[in-house]
Amino acid sequence: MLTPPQIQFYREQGYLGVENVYSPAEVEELRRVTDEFVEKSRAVTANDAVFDLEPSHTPEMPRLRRLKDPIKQHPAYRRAILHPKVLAIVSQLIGPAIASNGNKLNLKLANVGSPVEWHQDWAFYPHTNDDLLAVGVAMDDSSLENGCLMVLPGTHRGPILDHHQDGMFVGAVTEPGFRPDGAVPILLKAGGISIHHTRLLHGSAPNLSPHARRLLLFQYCAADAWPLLPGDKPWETYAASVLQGSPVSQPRLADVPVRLPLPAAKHGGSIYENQRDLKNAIYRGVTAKT
Ligand SMILES: O=C(O)CCC(=O)C(=O)O
Repeated sequence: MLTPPQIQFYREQGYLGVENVYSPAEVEELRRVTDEFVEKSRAVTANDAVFDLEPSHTPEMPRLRRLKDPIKQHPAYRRAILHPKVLAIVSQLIGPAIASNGNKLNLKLANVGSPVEWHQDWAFYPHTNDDLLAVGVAMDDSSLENGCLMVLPGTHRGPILDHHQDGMFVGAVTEPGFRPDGAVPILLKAGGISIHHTRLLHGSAPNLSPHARRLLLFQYCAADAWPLLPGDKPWETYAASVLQGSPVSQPRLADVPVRLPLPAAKHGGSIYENQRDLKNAIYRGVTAKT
C-alpha cells in the first residue's frame, strides 16, 4: 500500500515509482512468456492485431517492438493486471471500482528499442472524468541508458497540448517550440512499477544500451469514467473491462480539458504507428544501433 506522502506526491507531481511490487518469481514468469512471444514473432512479417515490429525486424533477428493487448494473449499477463498489490495501490489513487481501458507491452529490445515521442495519454482517450492512470511494470531494471520512462512533473494539472499535425491526430505533442525541459526519469528495478496520471506529459528515448527494457503497461480507470469515444458494443466492452467492483451506467462528469483524437491518425494501430509521420520529433537523430 502507498503511504500518505506517496499519495500526496502522486497528486502533486502526477507520477510515482514504487519498488518491489512483483516478486522475482512473477517477473521471471513474465520474462519467460515474453521470450516465447518474441520467438513467435519470427514468423510475422507485418504489424497486425497482436504484434508491432521494429522496422529492422527479420525472421533471423526478431525485433518485437510491442505486444498488443497482452492480457488476451497469455494468462500470466492477465494475472499481472489483476495483481492484488497493484489493485490495492490503484484503489488508493482512483477509488475501489476499477476498469481497464487498455494494456500493452513495450519491449525496447537491446540496441534497437524505438523511442516514444512526448504525449499525454488523455489525448488518445478522453473520458468523462480524469481518474485514469497507467501502471508500468518493469520487467527489467530501467535506466536512462535503456530508455526508461521520462515525465514532466505536474503537467497533469495543466492543459492538454495539441497532438495534431496538418489537421490529423498524430499521437505526439506538436505545439511549436515544445521541449521537455525539466523532464525526470522514473528509474526502477525489475519488479517495481511506475504510475503516471493520464494527463501527465511523458515520453522515452530509444534504447541505446545492450540491455532490454521491457515495460508492461496497464491502463486503469475509475469505473465511472466513460470514454468520450466508445468503440464497438460500448456496454459489453465496458462491462467486460471492469476489474474490481461493478459496472455503472451513470458516468461521473468532471470539468476536464478535452481535445478529441480526431480526425484519426493516418497510421492506425500502436502509438509507434500513430507517431510515424511526426515532423517535430524530439528523439529524431538519437539513433539506436541496428
Ligand atoms: O514505453 C515507454 O517508454 C512509453 C510508453 C507510452 O507512453 C505509451 O506507450 O503510451
